[in-house]
Amino acid sequence: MEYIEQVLKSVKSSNPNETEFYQAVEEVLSSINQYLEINDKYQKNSIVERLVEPERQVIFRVPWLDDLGNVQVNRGFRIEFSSSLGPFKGGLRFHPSVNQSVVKFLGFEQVLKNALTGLPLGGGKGGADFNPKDKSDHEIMRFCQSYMTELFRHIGANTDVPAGDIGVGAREIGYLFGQYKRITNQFSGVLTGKPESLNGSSLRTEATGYGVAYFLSAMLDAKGDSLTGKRCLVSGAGNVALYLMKKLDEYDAVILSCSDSKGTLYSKNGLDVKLVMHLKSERGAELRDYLNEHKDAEFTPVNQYPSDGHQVWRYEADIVLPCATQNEITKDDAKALVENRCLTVCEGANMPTTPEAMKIFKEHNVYLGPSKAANAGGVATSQFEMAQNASMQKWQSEQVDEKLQQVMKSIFNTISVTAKQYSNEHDLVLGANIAGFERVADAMLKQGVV
Ligand code: NDP
Ligand code: 2IT
Repeated sequence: MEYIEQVLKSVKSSNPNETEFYQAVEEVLSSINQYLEINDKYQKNSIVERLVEPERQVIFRVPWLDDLGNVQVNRGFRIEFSSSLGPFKGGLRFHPSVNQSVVKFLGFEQVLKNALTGLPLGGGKGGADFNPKDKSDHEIMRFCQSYMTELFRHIGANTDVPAGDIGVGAREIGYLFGQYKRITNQFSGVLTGKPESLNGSSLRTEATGYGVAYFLSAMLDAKGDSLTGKRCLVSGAGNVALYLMKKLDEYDAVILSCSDSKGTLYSKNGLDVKLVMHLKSERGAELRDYLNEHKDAEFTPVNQYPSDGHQVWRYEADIVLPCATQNEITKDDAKALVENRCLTVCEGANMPTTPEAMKIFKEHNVYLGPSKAANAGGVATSQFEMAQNASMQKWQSEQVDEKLQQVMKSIFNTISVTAKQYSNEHDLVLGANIAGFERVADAMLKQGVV
C-alpha cells in the first residue's frame, strides 16, 4: 500500500540509523495495512504520521561522581511518545546499549501495549547508557540522584510516570523517588515499581513474569491445551524471567533453560527454579554455580554459542519464552526451533524476535504471543499502583493478582477476536497491532490536531 510505504520511507529518512525504532514501526505498519485500507479516516487525518512522531523527546547529561572521586558522564533519555490515552507511562532502562533508537522503539511499542491493557495510559520510555552492574550501591544512588535532578521537571503523577526495565528495579526506583521527593517536596505516585514501604503495589515485582504465564496459559487454553508438563525454554534470568519461571513451576511446566549475559544454563530434566532464584539474588553468585549442586545440568558460556545465534534456542522443547532483550531470536535460532518442532512462542522481552526470525515463524505457522500483549502485566500493575497512590489505598496481593489475571485474559480475548476479524484467530501479532492501534488512533481523532 502506497500510504504505508510513504510513511515508512519518511520514518527512515527522518530518523537515520535508528534501526530498532524503524524495525518496530515497520512491523506494526505492515500488519495494520489492510485495516488502514478499510478505514480511510486514519489516512485522511494523518494519524499514522502523527503516531510515529514522539510528542516530546528529552536527552540530557547525567554527571556523577564515582567512588574514587572521578567525574563520570552518561546520557539520559526520556521519550514521551503519546499521551492520547493518559499520562506518558513506561519504564527506564539502564544498560550500556541504550541509545535513542532503543528508547524510541521501546516507547513506540509501549504506546500500543498500554492501549491493549484498556487502562488510561499513554506511552513513553527512558533510560541511560549507564551500566549499573559494575557499580557500588553508593555509585548507583548518586547516578539515580543526578538522573532525577534533570528528569523531575518533565514528569509528574498526571504527566509522565516512569518505572523499571532492564537494570532498574525497586532499589533504583527508591533512589529516584527519594530525589524527586526532595526536589519537589511531594510524596506522590510519580514513579511505579516503588518498594512497598514507599507506597509501591504488592506484586509489581512479580507482575510482568506472572502476567506472561497467565497470557501463555490463555493462549494454550484457546487451543484446548494447558501448561502441565510442557517443556519450556526461557532466556534471561532477571526480573521477568525469574518470576515467569516461578509461575510456570506452579503450573507444573518443566523449565529447561535460562540465560544471562554470561551464558546459558540447561537441564534436560528441568531446572530447580528455587536454586536459580537463590543464585541470582545472591551477590557474586553466577548461573554457572548451579552445576555445583546439579551435575546433570549444562552451562554454555557466550563464547561457545553458535556464531549465528544463541545456545538457549538450540534445544528440543514445546514452548519458547524469550525474556532477556530485543532481537535475541535470530533467523538461525528460529530455523533450529522450527526444526525441533518448537511451535509456540510467548515473548516476555520487548521485540525479542528479529524480522527474519518472525518470517520463519510465520511460514511455519508458529503460534506467537507478541510482547506488546504478553508482557503487559507489568505496566498494568503499574497502573494499579497509580490507582492505589491516587486514592491513598493499599490493595492486598490477592486483589492485585486477581486483577492482573483479568487484564491478561482480557488482552488475550481482545487480540484474538480482532485477529479473527481480519485474519485467523491465532494470528495474535496482527490482532495486537490492530487492536492497539485502533484504541490509540480513535482517541487521537477525538482530540483534534494536537
Ligand atoms: P533485568 O535487568 O532484570 O534482567 C535482564 C536479563 O536479561 C538479565 O538476565 C540479563 O543478563 C539479560 N540480558 C539483558 N540484556 C542482555 C544482552 N544484551 N545480552 C544477553 N543477556 C542480556 O531486566 P527485566 O527482566 O526487567 O527485562 C527483561 C526484558 O523484559 C526486557 O526486554 C524488558 O524491556 C522487558 N520487560 C520488562 C518489564 C518489567 O516490568 N521489568 C515489563 C515488560 C517488559 P545480565 O544480568 O547478565 O546482564
Ligand atoms: O516494558 C514495559 O512494559 C516496562 N518496562 C514496564 C513499564 C511500566 O511502566 O511499568
